[in-house]
Amino acid sequence: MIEVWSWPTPNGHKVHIALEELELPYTVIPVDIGAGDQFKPEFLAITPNHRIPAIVDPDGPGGKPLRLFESGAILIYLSEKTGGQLMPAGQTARYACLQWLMFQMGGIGPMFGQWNHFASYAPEKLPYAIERYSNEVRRLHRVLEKRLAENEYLAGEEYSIADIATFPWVRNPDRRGIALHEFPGIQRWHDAIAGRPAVQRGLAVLADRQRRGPLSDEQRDIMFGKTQFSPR
Ligand SMILES: N[C@@H](CCC(=O)N[C@@H](CS)C(=O)NCC(=O)O)C(=O)O
Repeated sequence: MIEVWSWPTPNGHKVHIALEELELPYTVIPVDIGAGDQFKPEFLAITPNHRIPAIVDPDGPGGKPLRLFESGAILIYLSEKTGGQLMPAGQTARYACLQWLMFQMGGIGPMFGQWNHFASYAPEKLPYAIERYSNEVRRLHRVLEKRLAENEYLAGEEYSIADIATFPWVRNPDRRGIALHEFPGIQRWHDAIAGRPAVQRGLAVLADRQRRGPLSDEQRDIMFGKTQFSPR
């Protein structure tokens, strides 16, 4: 059975949702990133990047165990393991799927993450940083809107891993000061995906472990301080 080393964050949710959509059996190993589990030797043995999600598939390529980190790579792997499900078969749509997956991995994830850091976590509220990342968050929404105003899904006509990668980042838009009614294409797409039973099951994984309230000093050190940046 696939082991999913994870936590209920947008990058974790992508993998939980894909596994639910694909109906693959899996077991979740919680990695509490506020408590420093990401630095434990057993997790570092799977990913030197000490970030969730990561998987271990005992039945990987050639029947041998596979360890994999980076959520985009995991989504491609799960799709290929199941004979190309959640990836359009036609070449043009397949590249569109990969293009929007990379757009999420290289754009939406890191930029929304920086916005979150400077707007919510930074001890000083730096107007330049907050403005820069909030402009970028809005710009990325405009790019998504152009695509989704003209296409049912990011890859075109078919629901794919590109949607699964992007949806967890776009939900809860009010947290980023975004009103989805300004982006009717994104709103339509968001509501369609949010209504999928597999998506709801994926979002429920580890939901009881979701952090509520501000970070403690210890959590702050783990996430943004000495513990985070010690060489290992
Ligand atoms: N590019 C990575 C990003 C993973 C990532 O940033 N994960 C966060 C949670 S969403 C994490 O593990 N943070 C732990 C930490 O910052 O120490 C991916 O998509 O898998």
